[in-house]
Order: sequence, then structure tokens, then C-alpha cells
Amino acid sequence: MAALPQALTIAASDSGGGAGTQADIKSMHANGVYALSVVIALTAQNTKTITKVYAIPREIISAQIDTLFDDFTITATKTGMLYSADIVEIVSEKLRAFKVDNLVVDPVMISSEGRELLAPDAILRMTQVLFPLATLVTPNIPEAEVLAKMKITTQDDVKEAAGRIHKFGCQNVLIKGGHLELSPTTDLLYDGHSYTTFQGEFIDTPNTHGTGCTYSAAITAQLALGKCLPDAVMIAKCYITEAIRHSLSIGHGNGPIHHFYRFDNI
Ligand code: PXL
Repeated sequence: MAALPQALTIAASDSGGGAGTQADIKSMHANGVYALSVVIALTAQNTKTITKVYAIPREIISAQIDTLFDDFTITATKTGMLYSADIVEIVSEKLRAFKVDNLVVDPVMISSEGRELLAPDAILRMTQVLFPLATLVTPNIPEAEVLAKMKITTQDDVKEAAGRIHKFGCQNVLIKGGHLELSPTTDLLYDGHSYTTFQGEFIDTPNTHGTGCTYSAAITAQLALGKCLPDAVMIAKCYITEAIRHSLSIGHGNGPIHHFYRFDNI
């Protein structure tokens, strides 16, 4: 009788398969856990663009969460694109009621193509009701700038922003350096007391669709496996680096990274 630890992603479907729910499921399984998924919206999407977003009705979102927690032993959860203040509310209410442990909040705001994935009024609600439940919040630089209400250009700015975001009540903040010209491969973890930096390797490719989703899902999977947070981040960063190194030139825009590069026998 085999069993796997179970992790949950609460996010939106990417019909193009590279980001969102699809990326999370692949990333979690590639990191050795069984992935459960609550879909909060559908995006009509390819590697070039998002043409339509459809929000799932709140009673269906609630039913998905209730039904999963009624059966599975969920040892880590991540949230991705949550789209509206209403969805932020219902998801936070449920996660609080089920006393989730190991919650990773990826505060997804805009797609790499510039599409709004979180309504402006939902950002404030997210900081108020979801961040206080979070073990970890994982903004990229543009998201950290919005959350911390400041421009970020240097590593000192990154530290200042992490401190400001930590004040919303989350336990830890990981600011991903990807958009920072000076140090795109350095991520900074802040636990309220000390800073830990994670250095990666720069890989020059346009095929990075879904990188943020995949990274936070990998961290969630490692937490579900019982790793401490710094180890979970380190392992997830190695995984994402390899997935980018093996990224796929498919579609006509920014292609996806390769979640299952380990099984690639080419
Ligand atoms: O990468 C952020 C993201 C998250 N979730 C969905 C997305 C995207 C970016 O395009 O489409 C569904």
C-alpha cells in the first residue's frame, strides 16, 4: 500500500498548461507529493496572451475546498491567482476554518503579458485576511513594489520591502529577484529577524512562462514533505533552475518551462 503526502493548490487554470493550476500540479508531483487542486477561475490562454477570464461561482469554490478537506490529509497549501476580492474572502475564510498549516501565498497580480490577474481592491483584502494566515508570501519585484508601496532597485530596497510586507502578519517573506536588473538570480527570505539569500544561475531564455507558479508550488511540496522553510526554498530553487534550463520552445510566445525534465530522455 503506497501513500504520498498531499498538497493543495488554490489557483486558476491556464489552458496553455504552463502556469496556474496546471503548473502547480506538475511541479508538486515532480517534487514528490500528490497534488489536489481547487480552481477559482478559468483563463483562455496560450503562450502569447490571455483572451478571457471566467471566475468560478463562490459556492463551487467553497464546495471544492470543503470536499477536499473532508477526505484528504493536506499538509501544505498554496494560493496563486485569486482574481477578485470576493474570491480572496471565501478562500481565506475556508483556510482559516480548516486551520491550514504550511500555507504559501503567491500574490499573483499581473501576467507577464501585462494582464490584470487580481483586482486592485482584492490586493488590500489579500494583505488583510490572507497574509496573516501565511507561512510564506512569495512576491516578485513588481508585486513587492505594490505591496510595500515603494520602488525597488537595490538589495537594500529588497530588504526594506520584505520588512514592510512582513508587517502584514505573514511569518516569512520571499522576494524573488527575477525582475531586478542588478541581481536577477538572488532571492531574499526574511523571517522577521534575519535575512537569507538564495543564489541561482542566470539562464538566458524567453521560455519562462509559469516560473513563479512552479516555484511556489515546489516550495509548498517540499513543506508537505516535512522540509524546513530554508531547505524547501533551496530545493525548489534548484528545481526551478533546471526546469528553466530545459524549457520548451512550444507555442509562438514565451514557452513553458519543463516540469518533468527529469523524465526527459532526449
Ligand atoms: O504567473 C502567474 C499566473 C498565475 N495563474 C495563471 C496565470 C498566470 C500568468 O499568466 O495565467 C492562471
